[in-house]
Amino acid sequence: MSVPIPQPPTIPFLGNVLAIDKELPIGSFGLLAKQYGEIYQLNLLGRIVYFVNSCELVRELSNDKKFQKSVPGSLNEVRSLAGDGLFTALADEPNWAIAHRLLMPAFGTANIRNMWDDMKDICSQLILKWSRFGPDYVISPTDEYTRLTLDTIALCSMNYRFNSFYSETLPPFCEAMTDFLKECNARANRPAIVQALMTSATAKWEADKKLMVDVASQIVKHRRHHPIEKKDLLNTMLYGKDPKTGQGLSDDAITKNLITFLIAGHETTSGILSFTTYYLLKNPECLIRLRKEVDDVTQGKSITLEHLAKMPYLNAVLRESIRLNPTAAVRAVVALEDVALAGKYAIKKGQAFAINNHAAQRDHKVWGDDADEFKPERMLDGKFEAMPPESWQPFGYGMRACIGRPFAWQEAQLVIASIIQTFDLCFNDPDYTLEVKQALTLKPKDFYIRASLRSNAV
Ligand code: MNH
Repeated sequence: MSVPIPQPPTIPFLGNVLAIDKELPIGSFGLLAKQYGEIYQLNLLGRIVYFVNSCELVRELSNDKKFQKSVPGSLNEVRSLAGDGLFTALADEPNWAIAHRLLMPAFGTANIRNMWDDMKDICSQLILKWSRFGPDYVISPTDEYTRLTLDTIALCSMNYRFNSFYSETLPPFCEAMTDFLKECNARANRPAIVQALMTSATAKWEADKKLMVDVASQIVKHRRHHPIEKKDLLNTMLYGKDPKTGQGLSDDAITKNLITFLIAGHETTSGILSFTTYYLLKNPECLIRLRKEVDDVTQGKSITLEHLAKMPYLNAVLRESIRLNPTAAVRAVVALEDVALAGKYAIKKGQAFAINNHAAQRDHKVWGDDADEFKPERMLDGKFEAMPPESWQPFGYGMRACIGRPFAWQEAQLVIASIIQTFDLCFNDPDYTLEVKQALTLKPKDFYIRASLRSNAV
C-alpha cells in the first residue's frame, strides 16, 4: 500500500513556485508543513521536491547508504562560484574526497583549540568597540557579528585581516556575498525565460562573484609569494597531500575552498550569535542564570578555553537557540534506490528531498508541546544526549555534515560568554519580537540592541 504525498494546487509552467514567499521561503515551507504535516511535495518549475518536516522522516533520510546530499536549486547557483569546493561539491567529485581527508584533521577539535588566541583577538575588538561607543549607541547585532565571524574565519584559517571593525560599512566581500546569495535564491525560482531577461541582475551577480574570487585568489597568491610558518588551513591546503592518493589541491581548488570557508564560515555563525542574543534578552531569567555561570567560572578574569569547558548552561543556550532557528535551515538529498519511506510512501530512486530542519527541530512529538519555546533546560543534565540524534541536526548529517562545527561552536561560546561577562544589554525597541529574514541562511530582522558596561561586574 502506498500513501499519496499531498501537494498544494499548482498552476501551469510555474507549478508551486508562487506559493513560496521570495523574501522568506522558510516561512512558506513552515506554513505548508503546518497544513500538510510530515511530508508534502512541491513542483518547483517542473522539478518535484518532497519536503519532510518530522523527526521520524528525517531519521529515515539520515542514511548515507540510501540517500545522498544533492546540490539543487539555489545551492546549484552558489556552485557557480564555489564549484567543487567542499560545500557545493557533487557526491562523486574527486576534489571533495581529497579536500575532506586533507581538512578533517585541520578542522578537528585539537587544531581549533590552537586558534584560540586569534579568536580572542577579534572578539576583543568587538568588546572594545561596544565599550567605547557606550550605552546610547544603537547596535545591529547581525552586522556586528558578521564583522566578527568574517574576521575570525579569515584570521584563523588564512591569516588574513579584513579589519571589519575599523570601518563604518561592512567589507565589500560581505555586501557582495549577501547580494549574491539573495540573487542565487531568486534565480533558482525564476523560469528560464524570465531569467534570460534579467540582464542587469545577472551582470550584478557576476560582478559580485568576481569580487569574491578576486579577494580569495589574492589571498592565495599573496601566501604563495610570502610563505609563513603558521599551521593554518591555507597552508594545509597549499602544502598538504591527501593521505590516500598522495594528491594535493590546485590553486583553483584552494581558491574555491577559501571562498567556501569565507561564506559557510561566517553567515551561519553570525546567525546563531544573533538569535542567541535575542533569546537571552527575551528570557531574562536565562540571561541571569548564564551570567551567574560565567561569573562563577571566570571570577571576572579573561575567559580561557578551560573556562568554557565548565559552562554547561552556555552550551544548552546555544543548542536551544540553534534548535529553534537552525541558521542553515534546509538541506537537500536524493534517493539512491527505491524505498518505502516510513513503510508507506513509495519513493523512486532519484527522487529529490528537502529536509526542513526548522520544522523538524520543533516536532512536538519529540520535543513536546512547548517545542516552540526557548527552554535551555531541555538541553541540560544528559537530556540532550538522550534525544534521538535526528531531532537536532543544525550541522547536517553524515559524510556531508558541517566540517566547521567545532570551530563555530568554540567561537560562539567565546563571544556569548565574553559579552555576557562584560555588558548589560537591552533591546533598542523594548517591544521587539522576533522576525526572521533569509538570504540563504536565517537571521533576525530589524533587531537592534544597546550595551552598557555592567553595573555589577565581579
Ligand atoms: Mn557549516 C556544511 C551548518 C559553520 C564550513 N554546515 C554544513 C551543513 C550544515 C552546516 C547544515 C550541511 C549542508 C548540507 O547538507 O547541504 N555550518 C553550519 C552552521 C554553522 C556552520 C549552523 C555555524 C553555526 N561551516 C561553519 C564554519 C565553517 C563551515 C565555521 C568553516 C570554517 N559547513 C562548512 C563546509 C561544509 C559545511 C565546508 C560542507 C562539508 C562537506 O560537504 O564536506
